[in-house]
Amino acid sequence: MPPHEFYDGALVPPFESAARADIIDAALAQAGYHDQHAPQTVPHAILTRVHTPEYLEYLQHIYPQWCAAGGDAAAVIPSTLAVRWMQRYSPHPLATPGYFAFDLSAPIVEGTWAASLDSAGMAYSAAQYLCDGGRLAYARCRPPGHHAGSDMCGGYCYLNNAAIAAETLTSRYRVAILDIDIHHGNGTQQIFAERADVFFASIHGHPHECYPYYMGFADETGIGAGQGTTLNLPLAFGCDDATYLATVDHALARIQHWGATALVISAGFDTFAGDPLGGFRLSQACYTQIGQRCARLGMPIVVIQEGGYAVAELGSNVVALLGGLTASTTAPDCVIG
Ligand code: SP5
Ligand code: ZN
Repeated sequence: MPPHEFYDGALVPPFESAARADIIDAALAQAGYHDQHAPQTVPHAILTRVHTPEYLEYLQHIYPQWCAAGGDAAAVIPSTLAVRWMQRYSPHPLATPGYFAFDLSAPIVEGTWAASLDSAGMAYSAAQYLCDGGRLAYARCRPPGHHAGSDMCGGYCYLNNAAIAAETLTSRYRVAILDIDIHHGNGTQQIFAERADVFFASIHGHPHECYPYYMGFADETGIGAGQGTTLNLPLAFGCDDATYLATVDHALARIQHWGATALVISAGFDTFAGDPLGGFRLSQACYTQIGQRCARLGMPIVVIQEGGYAVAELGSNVVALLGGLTASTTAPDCVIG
């Protein structure tokens, strides 16, 4: 675990902590989800369809190189970012971190690569379960993934787990992603922006007031061949269950109209009332209703864990969503992680 996080100028303990995974595991066990599978290794061919080889090499090898170059051993955190008009690549181990990141919230420590691969493996295994005919799988991913782009980390994300699940599912399905984390899934949008074969829909806090600020506006609808396969539905802070559920209905109608045959849910729970990184006011019951609406599409679904920092309620919120997803199906449930 990195020592701290930069939080609007302050140094604070990291919000994305191991306690999040522990409380989810405990809640799943208590709710009786015992069909658990260990994650498989993500094939390299899938990783490189989502991320660039240079970025993957960087993530895997930077930590000791950074330390050897004089970087603080506590964590790889860039002090300088390559931005709009200075984007030249530098091979220096103190410079590459600012080339492969868009913020300071994805510190790299010794175990980051292994943890990220493990997390991605959960997403891959959950998707494989659907490719083998399964109807519903939940991947308890940590670290999260939806902010990671093809060649950048940020926002606690290194490998894009939802993109890896979606890419895996394309072997058998026409895939749509619904991102319900309060933060726009900027990385997932970037990865699929130019592709016509994967639909990306995101419901999130409006960029004018919500991280990651510079992307996720409604006029971003896809690029080139991917025109029309990106759907951004930004909402104002203070959003309640009723407004949110109406927006879910809209997103699902578009996904259905596009002809999706499988759904990836990027499931963040930082929309919950009182989340320290949020601004929406969703109740726990709302997650069940979101699940019920998604289940009504009648297609196989993989749920990828993203954010959610109201830790005490995180486990029960996950169980609430899964309860809604299983309410109208008799299919077996499966948990990876
Ligand atoms: C996966 C995920 O949920 N990543 C989120 C990273 C958010 N980091 C930036 C936080 C900006 C903090 N400002 C929020 C003030 C709220 N009162
Ligand atoms: Zn989030």
